[in-house]
Amino acid sequence: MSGTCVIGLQWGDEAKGKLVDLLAPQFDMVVRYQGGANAGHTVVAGDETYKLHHIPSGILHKHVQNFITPGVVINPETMLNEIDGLAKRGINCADNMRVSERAHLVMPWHIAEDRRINATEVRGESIGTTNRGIGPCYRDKVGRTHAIRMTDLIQPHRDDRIRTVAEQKIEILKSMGATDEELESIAPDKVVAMATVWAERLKDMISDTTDTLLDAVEDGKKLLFEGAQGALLDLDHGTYPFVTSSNSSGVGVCAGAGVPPRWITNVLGVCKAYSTRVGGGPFVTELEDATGEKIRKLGNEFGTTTGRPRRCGWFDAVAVRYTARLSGVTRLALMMMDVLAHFEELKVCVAYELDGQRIERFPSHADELRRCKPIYETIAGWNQPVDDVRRVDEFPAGALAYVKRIEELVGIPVGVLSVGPDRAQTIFTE
Ligand code: 2SA
Ligand code: MG
Repeated sequence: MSGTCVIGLQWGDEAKGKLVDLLAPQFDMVVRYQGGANAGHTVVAGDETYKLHHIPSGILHKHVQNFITPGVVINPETMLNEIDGLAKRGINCADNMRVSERAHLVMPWHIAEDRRINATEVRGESIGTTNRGIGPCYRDKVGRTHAIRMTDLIQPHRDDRIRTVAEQKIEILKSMGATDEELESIAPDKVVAMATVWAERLKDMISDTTDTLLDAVEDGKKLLFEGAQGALLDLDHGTYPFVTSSNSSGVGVCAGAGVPPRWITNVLGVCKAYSTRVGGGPFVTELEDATGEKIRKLGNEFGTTTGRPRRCGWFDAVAVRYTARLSGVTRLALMMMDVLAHFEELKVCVAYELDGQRIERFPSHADELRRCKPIYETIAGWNQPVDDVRRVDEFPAGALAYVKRIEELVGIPVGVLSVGPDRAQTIFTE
């Protein structure tokens, strides 16, 4: 038994960070393998709340080694701020975190390009990215000619390489209508000076994480893979083009981490007891009414990274069945049960109606998905707080009936239930 993955099965923000922090003590290593500073993982430990974007959620446990692997895109400025913030609270990342030399860097021009992309509509809607430069950085990684990797920071050619790319990016951004301020932010001298500081401060953490992780699995070490975003935002398998630019479903773990499939044994699929989405794109069960507003308020559904209000709706079993199968989920974690504790009646989407036909598969085309209407099953609410529940048998019968119906519809047993942000508010069912 070596590899366990924690994967979001919706559009992100399923409280994966909380689970990773909770499970981490049982593992030797925690591994972030895709995404970048677009992620926002909130971990609550006693009176302290940590909002992590780059750093793996295992960082709060001293004996756990944390890894940021080749599939992650790193904004060094953001990462250093996060490292400094943790240092002020007594956590020294240099002790137990390593960053892959193969990981790509999110450079200031990627952020400027992301703003331009967001100003453009795709299929009549903006993608609504987090403006963290994620898409442009992954595009440059695939394109190869303008990419800068972590290893470039510690090579003798660093300044020349950065200067050359910065000059080319200025021309590209001019043609995209960039503002003077944006062009100023990527002035070659300025970026070279920043990279010198990054290299100095990060050099001791940069390493060949692939080699280390391969040694670790071969030695029988236990690894926990921490997904960012959710499977419906997966570049290849999500609601394209309203997706992020990495493989955020379970199928992305191996490529991003550099650890082959034979070492993955458990996959915990994390979902909220309802649905949320930030940014653009189809959302079949969205509630643009007082019920949606009530969920947003009760669940405090605002982005960790950008503060944006999240779109809210009922649980979509069609979508989650799809992403659970795609991710190879072995157990479900059903989060935010406390939020659903205040409703007379609840709805769960069991199928879609597409152009007059009932379908149970998840459509691949965004336009088709937009035309889908939810077919709901109504389930009685239990209408009783569950924040203080600590054991499965303490849940009201109505809450357990809701959980059972979700297990049936998704086809995977629930292994974890969450009733609040605190570590103690997590119930393991077995
Ligand atoms: P991007 O920036 O290129 O990855 O955006 C593309 C789409 O992916 C969505 N996305 C997210 N959705 C939910 N949570 C995310 N992380 C933050 C959080 C979000 C925040 O944990 O709260 O603070 O706003 C995340 N990251 C990317 C994004 O909304 C686009 O739909
Ligand atoms: Mg989040």
